[in-house]
Amino acid sequence: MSFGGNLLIRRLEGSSNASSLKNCYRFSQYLMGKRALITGITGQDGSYLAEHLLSLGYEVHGIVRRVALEDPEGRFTRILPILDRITLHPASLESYASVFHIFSKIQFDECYHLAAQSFVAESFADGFSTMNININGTHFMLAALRETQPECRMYFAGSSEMFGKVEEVPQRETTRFHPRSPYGISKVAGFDLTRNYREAYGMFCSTGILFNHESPRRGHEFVSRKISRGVARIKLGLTDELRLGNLQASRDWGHAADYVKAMYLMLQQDEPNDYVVATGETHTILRFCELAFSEVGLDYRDYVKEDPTFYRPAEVDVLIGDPSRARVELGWEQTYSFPELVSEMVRSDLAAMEQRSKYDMQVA
Ligand code: NDP
Ligand code: GDR
Repeated sequence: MSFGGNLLIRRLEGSSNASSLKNCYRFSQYLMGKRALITGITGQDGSYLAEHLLSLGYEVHGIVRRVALEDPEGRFTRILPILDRITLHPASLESYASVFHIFSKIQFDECYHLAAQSFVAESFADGFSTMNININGTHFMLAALRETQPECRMYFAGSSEMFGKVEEVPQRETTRFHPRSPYGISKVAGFDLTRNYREAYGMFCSTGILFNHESPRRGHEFVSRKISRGVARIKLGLTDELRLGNLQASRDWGHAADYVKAMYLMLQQDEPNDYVVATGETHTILRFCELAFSEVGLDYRDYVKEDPTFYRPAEVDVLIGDPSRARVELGWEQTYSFPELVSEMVRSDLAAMEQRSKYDMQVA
């Protein structure tokens, strides 16, 4: 059914009459159930969320950068299995006009705004573009929704990085923010913008304050994936060391597949609100290494080297969240334990690399 909907939409996109197009979208929506838009659909969370919404019968749309459309094999790796079931729209988060254009054509029930420059270390290297994408991009989304469809519900991807130099342990929705990076500052601004649209214009806008969540789809530069890939490479004899930064930093780590379900639940409530999503446990980077290496029968002490090159100008030392509100009000529960998460990531990287090396040997 959703495929039929997409065909209808594609045919109508050729039409110049925006209001008849919008009415047709409303009609197809009536026939098909809810329609959601995801920004950042090509990322870790966007791909899991798209799958979750499709499993619930949603018609799923995503915003992608135009350059990504030109390189689907390279840029759509996480959404390749669902490409024929979603509708993608080229737009830039840096352009209000391109975001407005989509909202003026298509009516959505829910909008999940996940797109961001999400790598904290990069935000120290280029704070200006992080601020531009993360703050203006969020403002453009909110303003375009208000202008075209204020009844659409919006989720904003907030972060535990907003707590930064933590003022309370564990961190909850009422804990004061003290961000420690341009990224953290940009997320606090996004949070304030989101709350302001809720309070000033009565829009249904909620922020999820999500603590670190990982998976085999995590970007390679984040420490969890750097470790799981490093372990796989060492196991296969491709390298003999793994260089990391601050090994004593501690994070509250969950699984992305669990966390996207909390995003969805937030937009199903009677009232908008902000929710911490976390496991309530914290572990050091060293502990992650210990579990990851032991998964393949190795001792991390033989391979891990601390390298100041990867230190950050200001660090968030310990994060641990209190997800009580999400558990009680949303009925949200995690399903993965920390050891299960680490094990899945290592096994997945090892299997992928083994397959690649077999293929390379066959080709050679
Ligand atoms: P990823 O880095 O995996 O994905 C980021 C997404 O944003 C990608 O789809 C990327 O597109 C898109 N994007 C980046 N810059 C732009 C831009 N200029 N214009 C349009 N799209 C852009 O992040 P995650 O999936 O891990 O995180 C999703 C959101 O949740 C982010 O906002 C992140 O800050 C936040 N968050 C994540 C947490 C985590 O632990 N994963 C915890 C708390 C918050 P492209 O593929 O083209 O690069
Ligand atoms: P984080 O994730 O900054 O918490 O942001 P990341 O995995 O990058 O770092 C976690 C901790 O590990 C330490 N660390 C290293 N980090 C990286 N990347 N590389 C290393 O070699 C390394 N060595 C030690 C870091 O110093 C840090 O303390 C993630 C992102 O997904 C954000 O978008 C999100 O908002 C937060 O999680 C919650």
